[in-house]
Amino acid sequence: MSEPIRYRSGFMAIVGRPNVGKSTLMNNVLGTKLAIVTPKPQTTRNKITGIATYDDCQVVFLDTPGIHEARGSLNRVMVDVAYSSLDGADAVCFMVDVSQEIKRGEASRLNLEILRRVQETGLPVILAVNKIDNVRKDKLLPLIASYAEAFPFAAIVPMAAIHGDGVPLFLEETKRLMPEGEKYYKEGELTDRSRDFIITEFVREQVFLMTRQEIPYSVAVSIDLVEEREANDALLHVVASIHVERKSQKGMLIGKHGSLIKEIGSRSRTEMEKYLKSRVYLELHVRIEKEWTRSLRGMKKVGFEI
Ligand SMILES: Nc1nc2c(ncn2[C@@H]2O[C@H](COP(=O)(O)OP(=O)(O)O)[C@@H](O)[C@H]2O)c(=O)[nH]1
Ligand SMILES: [Mg+2]
Repeated sequence: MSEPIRYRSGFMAIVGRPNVGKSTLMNNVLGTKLAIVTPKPQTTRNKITGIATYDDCQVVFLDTPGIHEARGSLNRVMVDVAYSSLDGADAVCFMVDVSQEIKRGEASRLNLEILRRVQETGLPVILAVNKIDNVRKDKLLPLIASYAEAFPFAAIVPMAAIHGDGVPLFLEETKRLMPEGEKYYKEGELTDRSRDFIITEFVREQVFLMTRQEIPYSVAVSIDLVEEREANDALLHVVASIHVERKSQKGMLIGKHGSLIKEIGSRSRTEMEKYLKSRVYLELHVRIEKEWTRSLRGMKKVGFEI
């Protein structure tokens, strides 16, 4: 008789430079938009768990902020969050954006530094070579060879996470690296982040998409009230605050006759309704919290949860 197949479960941290596609990969694996995605770097500020449960395995993905040369308190905290996700992980996905790397012709210094830190943990590492839809195949192979030489990866998976190309292979390799063990979370659980946290992220996503220059990086969103109201339909009443650092930013965020804030509200409400599968009534307020990104105290004041 053959051995019974034992259940596997574990934590997989996804790390890499900003904007390489970490959140996109996690969302694709989960089949749900859990982590916000924008074309701007440093969209993700917190560690976000995404739980994928299968018949034979449960993988708890940890999406993390991009690792960069951080200036300012908020940025330093974000980089610390990314590295701290390695503690307690069973495996690591190190992601690179192949189009960035090819432009340079070699692995960037920062990527090698990240790899060095990852190597110190002794964990198995999958190299996710993302955005292959942007490059010619003949350019891809030498880059993969140079990475393979630099580090003993458990697997190298070329992918286009945005289209799901390479994602099944990535998942297969990830499952293989998970240790035997029972589920950490009940079937059907998607994240250990609170509903309120996810709601604030959808607002922040629209701020990232609809504003420019320093504004996205000066914004934090917190919840003032979430209340279920049973009228005819189930309706969630949400009141949230968008914190900015300066008065001029408040004006820009509100826009002419309130046009921009209205649009941000309506788009983020649509995302909330998709995620929550419920109707949402959203009220947004813009508040000034002077230079909140510069200190831990400021971050606390705007409800920044690590
Ligand atoms: N062309 C292309 N773009 C991608 C791919 N994956 C992600 N992106 C885009 O890259 C940007 C950053 O993605 P995001 O997931 O937020 O990156 P993160 O900062 O590493 O979490 C977004 O505009 C994504 O749509 C991909 O496979 N191909
Ligand atoms: Mg991200």
